[in-house]
Amino acid sequence: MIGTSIRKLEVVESTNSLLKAEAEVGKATEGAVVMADHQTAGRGRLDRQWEAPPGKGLLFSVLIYPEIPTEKIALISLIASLAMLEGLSEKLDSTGLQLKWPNDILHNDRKLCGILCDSGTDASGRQFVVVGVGLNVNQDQQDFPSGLLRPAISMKLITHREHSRDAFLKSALESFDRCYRRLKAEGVDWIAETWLDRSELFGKTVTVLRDHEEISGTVDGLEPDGALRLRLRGGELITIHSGDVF
Ligand code: BT5
Repeated sequence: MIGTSIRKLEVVESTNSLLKAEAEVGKATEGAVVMADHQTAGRGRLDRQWEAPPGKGLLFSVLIYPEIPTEKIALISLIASLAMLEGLSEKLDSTGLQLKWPNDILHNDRKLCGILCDSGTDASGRQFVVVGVGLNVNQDQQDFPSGLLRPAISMKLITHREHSRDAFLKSALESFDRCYRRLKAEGVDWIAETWLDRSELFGKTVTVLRDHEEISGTVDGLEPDGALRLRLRGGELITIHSGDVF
């Protein structure tokens, strides 16, 4: 289902923006993949930027029509990060790989991969999601800009050798396809629980940065829609829908 058509571009503003614009006018079909060597305006969440020097990162987007309730659309980020973790675990020793809520894969607390989901509706009113993945593959330390939200790392820095972006794209799309087929067959109920199990986040004390506010607490679980449940020091339970966990 995923990756039956893969388009490789040398340069684009953002693979997510391109595929979203195409999906809106019905110019792209489910499972379509766009990959680029370079993005001139790569995007993160909340109007942030995703930066990678030409040819060094794996930058791609996938179009899906998940047919799940709009209020559960955040689960798609969790599925995508599960799929990327599975793909990465096949290529790297999985020691040190961590899922970070809601959309990051870290290696020993350094950011290796970020995921950005953009949803929209096409001309016939069908809801779609463009899942965008930025994976640091062959960057050296000096390739990362200063002032990042958290320190970054690449597959090359972890393994001390270069990796083929094409080979990794193939295995990432295969694991994405497996997760997506499970979503289509079984619905969404397994996602939050599976993600929480793999993340080892349960019971950890974390600080969440939300709208310039720092909230510290212990992770109590995920809501069925993927939101993070945090127990504050005073015992109060709160639910966080968007933020950065440190
Ligand atoms: C993300 O946002 O991590 C989502 C990144 C998604 C990028 C892909 S690339 C293909 C597709 N097309 C797009 O236009 N986007 C997607 P967020 O959690 O908001 O993190 C963004 C923050 O990560 C930035 O503000 C920086 O601090 C940091 N950052 C930027 N580039 C990075 C890199 N290469 N490695 C690690 N951190 C980076």
